[in-house]
Amino acid sequence: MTQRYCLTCLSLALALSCARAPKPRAPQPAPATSPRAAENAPRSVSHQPSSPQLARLLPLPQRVEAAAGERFTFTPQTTIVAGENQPLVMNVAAQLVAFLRRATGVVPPVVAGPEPAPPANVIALTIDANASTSEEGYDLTIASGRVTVRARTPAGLFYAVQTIRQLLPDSAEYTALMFREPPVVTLPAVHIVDAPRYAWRGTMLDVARHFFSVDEVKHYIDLIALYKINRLHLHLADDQGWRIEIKSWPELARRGGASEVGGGPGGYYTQEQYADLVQYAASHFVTIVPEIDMPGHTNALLSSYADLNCNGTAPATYTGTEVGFSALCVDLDVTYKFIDDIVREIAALTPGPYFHAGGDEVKTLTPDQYRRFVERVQTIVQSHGKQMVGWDEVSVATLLETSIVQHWRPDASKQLLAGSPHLLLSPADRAYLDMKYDDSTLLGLNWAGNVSLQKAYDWDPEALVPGARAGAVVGVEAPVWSETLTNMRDVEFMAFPRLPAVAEIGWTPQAQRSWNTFKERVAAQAPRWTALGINFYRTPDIQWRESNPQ
Ligand code: NGO
Repeated sequence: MTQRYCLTCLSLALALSCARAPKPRAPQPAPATSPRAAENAPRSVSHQPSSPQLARLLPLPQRVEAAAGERFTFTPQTTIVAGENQPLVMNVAAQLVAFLRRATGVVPPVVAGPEPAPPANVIALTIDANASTSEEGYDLTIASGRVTVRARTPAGLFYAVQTIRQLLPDSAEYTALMFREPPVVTLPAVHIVDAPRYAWRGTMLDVARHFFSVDEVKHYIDLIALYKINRLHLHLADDQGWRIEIKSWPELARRGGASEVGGGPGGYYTQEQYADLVQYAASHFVTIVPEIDMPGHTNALLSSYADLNCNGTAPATYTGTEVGFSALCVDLDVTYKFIDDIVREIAALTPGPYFHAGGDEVKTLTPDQYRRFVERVQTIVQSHGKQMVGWDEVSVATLLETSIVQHWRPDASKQLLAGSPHLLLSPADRAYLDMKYDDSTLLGLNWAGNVSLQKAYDWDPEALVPGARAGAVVGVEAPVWSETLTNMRDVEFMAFPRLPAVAEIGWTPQAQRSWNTFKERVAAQAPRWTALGINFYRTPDIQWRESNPQ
């Protein structure tokens, strides 16, 4: 049953107003362009959208054509029509219902089947195997009485829904406001054709240095999905803690999980909890990439099992922040039995195609020992049906064509990187979200320098590794290391606004991105972040908006 709630407008800190349907705008004449300018113009994107709603889309879609017709107005009769009754599509429809309910006070019904003819007021979500959009792309048309989304995959529909979400009032993000006077909510007439630049648009959460609970990780997934991020790399083991239950080596979680930086209690995910996280991520079209860092960064596991140590003695647990002192005993057979067991158990719980084996900052092995170790681990990972991802040190080894090198050290050899089969880009001086914004930032580190919002935004992944193989760059990832971050408020502070900057690098074609338009669009996110309760950093270089015109 649909219900409407009627209360007077509250004057809230969010500076919300009782929105009324704005008068339709007169169509804007197209600016005159010379044939030469048109030739050089990036693929027809409207940088001056005629509606303020369109001016806040982030990441910027590939093509936005504001249309002259009437806006779409939500009514109590608005119905969501899903072309197919398949679970992934219904899941996308259900998420759209949740946003619309908060935006309009009405719960639109979802029906499966063909699109009803006008004048029915409909939002149609259609999977079309022949759609001209790419795998994760979508085609969204908003017109009077009808919103049509076409995509080849449910992921494409999901990204279109995130775009629609960004066009809805910011207040729709704040659950309690659903009981205000029902506003008239409208969407601008527009045609958007969109697709991501890269397949990998990621972020990493270090749950090893400080543990983050299942609910905290789910909260992070909620936030990243809004910006069309599709990979969450979980750094599950480091010197200070082991964070996932392994049935064949139970002390890993029991002992290795009971510590963290600063001496706190730590924690770990049971296999059921991890599987639940994987499932939650999947419902937001996010693939979990599990990382067990090795052969270095292994004190937590070495302290759990004496047999894994070259001298047969387990070291004490470690709660400091030094790096580079620990290493697996690469000449012991049991080391490879151990690796095989953990990769097998984690791979079985992880439907995504990746297993991240770390490989960074090993200071106690010879170059030859290190190379042989990486090559052997790569084979184990492959034997369990996964592609290996490794930090950029692994580029000294002979890598399989499927392996992915994650570039992080600003001074890593560009020549070695250029030979990598696949490159995932997380240069620390641009994409590390644990770096301080500026000298006043209390949280974070600064070994790679301060990373201002502009620094995080203003770079081209294709220019980073000269001579890289064509198509080698799979995408970008923004890691959040947690030596100094103890809770989600800290993570939010470091990730917002820089994570949306990296999200746009991963999504929007280079020629269409510019710091100046990003500045405007990121400023317009502030009211939404306030409604969501995100503890974001109001970087002084942005004129943050307190409210957005609807
Ligand atoms: C480095 C190091 C991590 C630190 C991080 C802090 C990599 C790949 N290894 O990045 O252990 O936590 O810097 O910024």
